[in-house]
Amino acid sequence: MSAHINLYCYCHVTIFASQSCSSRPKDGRGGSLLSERSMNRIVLTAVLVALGRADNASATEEYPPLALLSRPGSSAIYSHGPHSIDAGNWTNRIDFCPPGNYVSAVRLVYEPYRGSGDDTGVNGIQMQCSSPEGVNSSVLQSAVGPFGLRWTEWATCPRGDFIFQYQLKSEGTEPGRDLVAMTNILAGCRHPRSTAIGVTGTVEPILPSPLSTWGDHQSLARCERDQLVVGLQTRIVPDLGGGYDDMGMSDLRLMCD
Ligand SMILES: [Ca+2]
Repeated sequence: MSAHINLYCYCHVTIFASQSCSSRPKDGRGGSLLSERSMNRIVLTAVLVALGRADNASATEEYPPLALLSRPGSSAIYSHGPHSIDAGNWTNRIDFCPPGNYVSAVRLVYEPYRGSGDDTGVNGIQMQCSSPEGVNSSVLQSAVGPFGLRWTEWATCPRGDFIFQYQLKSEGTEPGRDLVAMTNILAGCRHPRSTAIGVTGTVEPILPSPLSTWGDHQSLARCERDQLVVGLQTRIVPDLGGGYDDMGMSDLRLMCD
């Protein structure tokens, strides 16, 4: 399995390899001021585009080999789009519900808004497994980013219903912005014995403002008609240290069975 990290350096060393990275503190999320950092980011983005670093194509290629990680009979779904960010490492840890149990609720761990600091937003996710009778069992988590401090409330499907589809919400690599990558998840629930595709409820953890306003919904990913979500795997950007843009959790893959 190949691990991959994109480092978004604020100084020209990434581009020209002729200067040292500054250790000055990172500034806030505002994109209105064309600071030195913003100009550097614009130049870096232009160089990445020129080098053909298409985010979506690269992200797809970075998935670990499923045969080594999946539970027999399960399949993976993922939500990508124009705002997906190819950054961070896919963890080897895929958490699964006990056999016969499915995911019924979701919550996020996040770093509160930093104001003038380097934001990371969402750093991790937990999913609650439940039996078809609605009895809770294990909690799935996979890997979590280093800056998560607070948990949202659980966003829960109607009793006896389970998650079968989701859309990731995330930010793109907008020039001049302090990036946070994944910003939320919008998931759909249905009854396990229903043969209809219709959604019986949606769940979306509630984040405080301004985190709640960041990002855009990516493509809809849905389990096969006879499957529900039973597992998860996260992609995390580790603490990159001073001078780099930290992002917390960057991507999510769900497992269906
Ligand atoms: Ca950031």
